[in-house]
Amino acid sequence: MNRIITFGTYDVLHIGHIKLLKRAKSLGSHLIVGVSSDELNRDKKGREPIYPLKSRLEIISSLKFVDEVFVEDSLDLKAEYITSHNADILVMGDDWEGRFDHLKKYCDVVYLPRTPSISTTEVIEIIKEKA
Ligand code: C2G
Repeated sequence: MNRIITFGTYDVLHIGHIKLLKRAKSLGSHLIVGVSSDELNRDKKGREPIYPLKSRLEIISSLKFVDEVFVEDSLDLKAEYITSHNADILVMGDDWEGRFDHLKKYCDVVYLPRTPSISTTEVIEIIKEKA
């Protein structure tokens, strides 16, 4: 059965993350998650994650439908990550639509619809307002 790989910061875990990971797992039998390092998150999002890498790795690996986690150090190492993990399908939310099509020579590439109106940034804003 298919080995699925996906990537993300997965900071302040929310339902959009859970729905993406569950749908990714439903496409195969083994789900591997590349969790972005704190430095990569700083490069991608221009801020420190709320939860440090160690916590984000433990949270994601504790999900029953996640089989394996590793540290994603760069957005440009996907071909290496895909081949070293023998992944058959790369799954990402469709905010990345088209961005990984060049990897189709290594594995299938599937973009899934994002869950609307939830993001780590929005959760942070809500907490700031309510606190
Ligand atoms: N996601 C989603 N719905 C949301 C929010 C996020 O489906 N409401 C998906 C994203 O599309 C992504 C995954 O959940 O596939 C993780 O989201 P982030 O932690 O924001 O990851 P991102 O910053 O997009 O990092 O190498 C790729 C990057 O590391 C992806």
